[in-house]
Amino acid sequence: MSGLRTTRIGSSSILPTTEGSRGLGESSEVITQEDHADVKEVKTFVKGYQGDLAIILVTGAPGVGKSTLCNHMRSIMNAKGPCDNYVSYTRTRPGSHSGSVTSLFETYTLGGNERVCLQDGKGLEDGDLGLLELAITGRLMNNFDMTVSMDAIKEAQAKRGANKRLTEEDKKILDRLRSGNDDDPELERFRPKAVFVVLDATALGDREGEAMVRYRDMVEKIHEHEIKVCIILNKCDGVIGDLEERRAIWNDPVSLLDRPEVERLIEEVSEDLGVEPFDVYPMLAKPKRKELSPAHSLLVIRPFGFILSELKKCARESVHDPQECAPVADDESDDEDVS
Ligand SMILES: Nc1nc2c(ncn2[C@@H]2O[C@H](COP(=O)(O)OP(=O)(O)OP(=O)(O)O)[C@@H](O)[C@H]2O)c(=O)[nH]1
Ligand SMILES: [Mg+2]
Repeated sequence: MSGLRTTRIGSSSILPTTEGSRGLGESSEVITQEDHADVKEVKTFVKGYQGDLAIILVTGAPGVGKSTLCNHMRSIMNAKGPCDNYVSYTRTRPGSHSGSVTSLFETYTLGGNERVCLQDGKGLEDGDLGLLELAITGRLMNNFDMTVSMDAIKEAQAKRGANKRLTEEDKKILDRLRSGNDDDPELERFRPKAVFVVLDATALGDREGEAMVRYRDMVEKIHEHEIKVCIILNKCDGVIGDLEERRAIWNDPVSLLDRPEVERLIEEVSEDLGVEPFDVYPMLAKPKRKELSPAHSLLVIRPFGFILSELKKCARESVHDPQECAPVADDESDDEDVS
């Protein structure tokens, strides 16, 4: 693909991806130090952010790696301690998942800052656009059971609207759903600032096939609500056929950005889904080792480039209007230390 694809995070620009160079120096030691500094800069910004509540929703089909990505992002943002062990990856969060399949809607704060949250949920299947709509309109509360059918949700909402008697099941559903009109400012506060739509690069199928059509519908729905979309092209290791070359990717995950097969996929996906190529982020969400390298961390938090510049704008605006920036209520989010 053509053009400079550079992610800006904080005041420095990271990961220039043209001509096979990351622009971070020659020796791996220099790269590591610069990567440390870049990751730290993002973390410091997220920790100190004082603007409006900033929610990032992670969504996509089942099994594409949403929870893996969320866990990895949280590990990076939440880890404490000396630089050398700042990231230790935890695969799943106990109690939230049955096996690895996510069924509950979960909100996690990042960097211990209640104003910056990541949301993970059930993989969206055919007919789940209604669930996506509930999430992007800020109606889903933490621990909402996303396996409940849309029919059951609508029925419970209709009963409440008509003041009819609610069953225990209805009450359980409504208890985890925010009510109010779409333009209610209290509800609007919980609308995601951006949606990370995750795709499995090894399972895109036919460009006109079912999977891509479903993704196009998801993206259209998010655009309808004027919310920023970032496409995360996950499992890119799987598109590298040669084992030796795949190993090289594992050793230097950022080099994914220079692979011609990945660039080709970016072009296709951006065309098929109607998003700009620079909003498509190749990803390797699953770490090879428990201790993560700063370079891999940098690849994982790369989609935050856009978000952070938006957050900076929000933070600047809220200086003029401090009323607008109350943090998320305590029971809305899970927080945990990952060290
Ligand atoms: N090869 C490879 N596997 C990955 C990557 N990311 C995730 N996986 C694997 O993909 C499988 C599904 O990952 P999850 O994170 O549970 O996927 P999910 O989208 O949360 O799944 P649901 O909650 O069921 O929708 C797991 O076995 C992960 O280890 C990646 O970048 N590369
Ligand atoms: Mg999951």
